[in-house]
Amino acid sequence: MSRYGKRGDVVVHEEEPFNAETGPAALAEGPVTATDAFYVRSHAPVPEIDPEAWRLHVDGLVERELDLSLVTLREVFPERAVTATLQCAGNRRAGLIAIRDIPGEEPWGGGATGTATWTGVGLADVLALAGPLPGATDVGFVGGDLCLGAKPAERFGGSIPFEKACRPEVLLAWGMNGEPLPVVHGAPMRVVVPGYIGARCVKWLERIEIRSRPWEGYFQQVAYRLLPPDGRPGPGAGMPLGLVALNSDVLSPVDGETVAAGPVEVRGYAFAGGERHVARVDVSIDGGASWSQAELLEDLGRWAWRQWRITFDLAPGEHEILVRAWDSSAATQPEDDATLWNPKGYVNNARPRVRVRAA
Ligand SMILES: Nc1nc2c(c(=O)[nH]1)N[C@H]1C(S)=C(S)[C@@H](COP(=O)(O)O)O[C@H]1N2
Ligand SMILES: [Mo]
Repeated sequence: MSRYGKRGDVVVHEEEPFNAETGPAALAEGPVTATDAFYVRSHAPVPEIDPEAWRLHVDGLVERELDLSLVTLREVFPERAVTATLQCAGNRRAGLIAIRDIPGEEPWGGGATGTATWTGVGLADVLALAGPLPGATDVGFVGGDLCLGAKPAERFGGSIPFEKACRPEVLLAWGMNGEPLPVVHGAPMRVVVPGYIGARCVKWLERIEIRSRPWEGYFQQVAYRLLPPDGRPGPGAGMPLGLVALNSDVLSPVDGETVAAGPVEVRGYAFAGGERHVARVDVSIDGGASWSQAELLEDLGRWAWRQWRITFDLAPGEHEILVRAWDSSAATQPEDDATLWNPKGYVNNARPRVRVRAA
């Protein structure tokens, strides 16, 4: 057992603040990721919050400011649920580090992602009660954790476009997979923004601000921005990340595994991100000379990844499994992670490659 009730097979990158990714076997168990295996990405220690004293403060461009307790939130607003995939922008960074080192950033593998069923209230319902004023273009979120990595230290925060904030899928969640939201995942309340990078899903939510421009804090102005390969991080440098890019991964077999020669089932996931859905997943075992289409498994709705499977007859020897997913905009994944290297190591969505030995 690891900290915060996480299973022993999570890969811990940092103990404090706790950062851990889900192992591929746990992701392969099914389309909904077990809470005790779900990845944790935190920039500061878990803040101490008394749920009784906790209030959600809503301010900015509003007709009336709100201070809502958990009891009030539950009483006033209808409960909503959404099954959504979270994906950290740093997922699969290890593949970029293998090309060129990225000092100061953790080498996350493919487990900084997962899918859960989130329950809570609709952000749109809360915004409607506050009464957005004309000129509202963005909605900002502030967490209760003070992050020393931002200089000067600041609370974790970020914003999403006002239009997205008014959509029914964006939740202020207190439940995860049918249980109360664990503290490490943001209890008493977190934001869930389906289709957007994990960094917008602010945990330990304390304040919502309706704004006339995007968030100016460190985690949107400096971090979580895509720089050109020769760029330097700094306020406003590079492009802000928001919508998740199409991605996929092989979950089984894992890289370097020895499998029995003969029929081998290959399993993985594909996630379209944004408003798109997964249209097709192709798998090749001959370096991309020919492709076979994987079977897409259970459809958990437009905000969740699609798991897939395909069986190949593998002769004894070395094999490389290569995958390319396609989304509903007919986009596919970039061929090679070498072309994607960037100084903060974000958005590695290159076609995954897994080497296996059949014996
Ligand atoms: N308050 C707060 N919210 C946060 C973060 C954080 O450090 N503090 N990390 C963000 C990032 S980068 C990601 S990827 C997701 C991870 O959510 P999880 O830890 O529940 O998997 O939370 C986001 N929300
Ligand atoms: Mo993240």
